[in-house]
Amino acid sequence: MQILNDISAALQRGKAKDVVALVEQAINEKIPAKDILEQGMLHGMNIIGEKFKNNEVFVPEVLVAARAMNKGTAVLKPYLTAEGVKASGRVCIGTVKGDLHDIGKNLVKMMMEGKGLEVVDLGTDVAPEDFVAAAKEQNCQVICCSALLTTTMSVMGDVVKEAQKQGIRDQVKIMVGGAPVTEAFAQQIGADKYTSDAASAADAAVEFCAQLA
Ligand code: B1M
Repeated sequence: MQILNDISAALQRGKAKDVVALVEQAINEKIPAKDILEQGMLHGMNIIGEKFKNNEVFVPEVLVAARAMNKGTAVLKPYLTAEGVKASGRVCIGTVKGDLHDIGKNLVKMMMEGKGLEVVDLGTDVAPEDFVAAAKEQNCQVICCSALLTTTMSVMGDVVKEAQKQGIRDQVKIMVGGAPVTEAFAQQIGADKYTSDAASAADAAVEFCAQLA
């Protein structure tokens, strides 16, 4: 669809205002929010990722594309999140220490809030102790860790160990995700759940919160 191609192209150029206007237009044209996200914005971000890998674009271009992505996602938020019966529960989420990527984490947060969960957003570059302190102090049933770098995903294992060390491992579920993370890795570090996308992460968190209620 042409407008989805236009959204992808505007995102790749980092044109946040154009992305916002095109996303609004696509919503008015009744294009499903999921298609706008996946075939428009994420399509553009994947192309930027490939070009970044091949040294065809550099950090500044990727940063403006990321900003455009965040602005476009904010417009989509009410259309992406599910309606109907609201779940209850509290979750803390963050991108692990050493890692500044937050687009996926923000999407996961958005989908969880859309399901009615309270989400404590710890931001990026979050140390294992800070995940565990937040879970203890704010009575979170679930800790959600996001990592985008192969060099930072091991921090997720440290979060599991820290929860054990501080005696809360049997009171919280630990969920992990992000592009380099796999089911096998999640099992290896002793996490409770790996999900590959934001919507499945929200479903899994709702289930955990219901079990622990
Ligand atoms: Co970075 N970067 N980056 N980057 N960047 C990647 C990840 C990379 C794959 C690019 C590449 O080489 N092709 C590569 C990692 C290579 C590797 O480790 N194997 C890379 C690199 C190398 C780097 C730097 C080291 C570059 C440098 O400085 N030399 C540097 C590291 C900085 C740091 O973190 N310390 C860096 C910096 C940056 C920017 C700051 C410029 C920017 C981030 C801006 C921001 O986030 N605000 C950036 C970006 C944008 C990317 C790419 C292009 C896009 C990432 C993204 O947002 N994707 C990325 C290439 C790519 O992925 N194609 C790349 C969209 C997002 C929706 O996907 O986060 O995977 P994702 O989330 C998905 C799922 O994974 C899942 O849900 C989402 C979809 O529904 N999910 C979860 C995510 N978290 C979850 C948690 C869950 C469950 C599911 O449960 C708790």
